[in-house]
Amino acid sequence: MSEPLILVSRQDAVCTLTLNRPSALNSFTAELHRELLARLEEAAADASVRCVVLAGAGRAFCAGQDLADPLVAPGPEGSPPKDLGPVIERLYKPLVQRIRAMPVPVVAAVHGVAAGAGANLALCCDLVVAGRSASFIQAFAKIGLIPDTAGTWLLPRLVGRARAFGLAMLGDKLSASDAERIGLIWKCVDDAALADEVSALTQKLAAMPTAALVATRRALDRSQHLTLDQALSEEAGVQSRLGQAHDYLEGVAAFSAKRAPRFTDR
Ligand code: T3D
Repeated sequence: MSEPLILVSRQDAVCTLTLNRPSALNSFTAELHRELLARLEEAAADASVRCVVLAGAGRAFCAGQDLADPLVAPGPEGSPPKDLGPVIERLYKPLVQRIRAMPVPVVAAVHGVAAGAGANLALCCDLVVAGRSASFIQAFAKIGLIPDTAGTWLLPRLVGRARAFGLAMLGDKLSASDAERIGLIWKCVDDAALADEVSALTQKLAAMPTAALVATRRALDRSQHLTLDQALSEEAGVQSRLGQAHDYLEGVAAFSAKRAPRFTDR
């Protein structure tokens, strides 16, 4: 039997999904898309999961679209060009939407290269932790495309217009330490420390008030389109909801009693 394209592992409430096409640097085929989406759906539906990690098997995180996949690869000379639009609509868009709508925090654990859609898959996650030898490449321009998988939306928000243009137009390799320095990712750690760092971070996230973390993601994303007054009103609305939920009552009770809180909302 062939190896699954997504390896699923659990450590307490943390579910790790590992892209598993190492011979092609975990690049995306339609089948890999389908499997990843299915495993994300399962994790979202499982109330015992309180944090999801995305990782890659082998020496890379993900090299983006598999350029040899007949879905996108140009056919023999004279054959009509492939239309990539439906591939983006049908595969990449739902993947990004699924990640951004996960009911739990999502962490990317990046080792090796993250290129093209692979880089932006990582950047879609709430927190990105990378090993020092990892790198991020907006490879799209090199093959005549624009950053997809939310790259056009994420890059200027993460690093500002000037750096977004530099990364997207040049397509150069950015080291993990430079990615951390310019605010593209949360943290760069020594390669040998990556697994422990991700484990500690995700165990911590899993013990935190999940519903509030997810509401934080939504509020930060939404605030980009809002005026200050609108953002203040949004904050009031969300606090109104969260302030009546179990986790807030538990958080305050635990603080008063000087004990560890037990958060359960999702
Ligand atoms: O097309 C659409 O549907 C639109 C959607 C686009 C989304 C995108 O992601 S577009 C961008 C696609 N990705 C790329 O352009 C990156 C291509 N890969 C590279 O530039 C390099 O492979 C890397 C910088 C990622 C890594 O370089 P290196 O030197 O460490 O490894 P390598 O030797 O180039 O690759 C190792 C193997 O993986 C090699 O196969 P082989 O020769 O050992 O049989 C290589 O062909 C394969 N590989 C790497 N990336 C891809 C790939 N095979 C298919 N598709 C890939 N993207």
